[in-house]
Amino acid sequence: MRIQDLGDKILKGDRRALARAITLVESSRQDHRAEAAALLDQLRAVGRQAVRVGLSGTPGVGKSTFIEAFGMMLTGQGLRVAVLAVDPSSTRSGGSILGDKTRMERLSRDPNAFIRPSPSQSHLGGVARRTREAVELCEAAGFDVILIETVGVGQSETVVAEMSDLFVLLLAPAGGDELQGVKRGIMEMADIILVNKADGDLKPAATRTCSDYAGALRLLRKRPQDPEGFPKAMMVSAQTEVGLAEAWTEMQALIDWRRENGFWDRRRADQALYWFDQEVRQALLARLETGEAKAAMAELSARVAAGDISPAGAAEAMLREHLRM
Ligand SMILES: Nc1nc2c(ncn2[C@@H]2O[C@H](COP(=O)(O)OP(=O)(O)OP(=O)(O)O)[C@@H](O)[C@H]2O)c(=O)[nH]1
Ligand SMILES: [Mg+2]
Repeated sequence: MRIQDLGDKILKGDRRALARAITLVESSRQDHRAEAAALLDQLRAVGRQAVRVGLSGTPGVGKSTFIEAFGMMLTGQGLRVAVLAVDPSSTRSGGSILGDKTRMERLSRDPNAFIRPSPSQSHLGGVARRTREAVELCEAAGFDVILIETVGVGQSETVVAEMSDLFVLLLAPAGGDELQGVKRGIMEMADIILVNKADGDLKPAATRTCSDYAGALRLLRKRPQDPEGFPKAMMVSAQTEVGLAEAWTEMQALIDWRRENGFWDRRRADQALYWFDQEVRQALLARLETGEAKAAMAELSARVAAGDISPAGAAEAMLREHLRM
């Protein structure tokens, strides 16, 4: 199929075309990369935008349960919802959502929902690019809301936050009276903190945890992209579906404010710059991984170790002679 035709089908909302296109952007074959670039350019020119919601939380906090319930609520309102994932663990085969499709049983059968597991790639940089491009494809296919999930275990939160309009951190009620070990950097990325499992026996702990985090958020430096009252901590129960409508109302309020005040466009522009920078850095590092570069490094390393050449001199030689910079 010609790329142009594939693009036209995506714009009409054809799900099989969308799935095919995502497979195309996930491929690292050189000719596929070129086709993917042409496709993305064609679609970008149309300029459709969805609300991209990043969602992070530690294993077991209830991400899958939340996405299923929240996604069903949105499709119930007539919205089209896509679910993508960034899986930081390269060892897990197929990505976390794959096994989850069974857990997100209702949502995966919903004609207004589209669920796609994380691409299985060896490093986060590759996963980031492919997910980012899948997000663009879903936007072109006319989805209204794109949920991008990641399990919170380090760098992947940054990756997801940098491709989302809104970053939601899902937390579980804390057992004792101390805050969970949420890193400050992660807290600073959050637009909305949702304390999940605010039901049954866990309700009192959830209430305490929520007010602890509300307090912690107030101590953070005020960000220009936030209206009064944000970032915000709220309680939800993905299981009993309590608080989900309120959470969506708050998300929309934040989005509307950012749109009206120019922060929506600015964030997307900043993110494009961030990814441009990342792509350049990764491409530079990749040049060190070629056979020729590795051989040159080994040879220069031996000379540095023997004291024949200084580390700085060797580096300069490496860059000039072998990387042509
Ligand atoms: N009580 C209660 N339990 C919940 C709630 N949401 C999820 N759970 C339970 O918490 C457990 C983990 O839920 P998942 O949705 O699989 O959590 P997850 O964050 O997707 O976990 P990973 O995919 O392993 O990272 C399951 O046993 C859920 O039934 C909730 O709102 N209340
Ligand atoms: Mg899960």
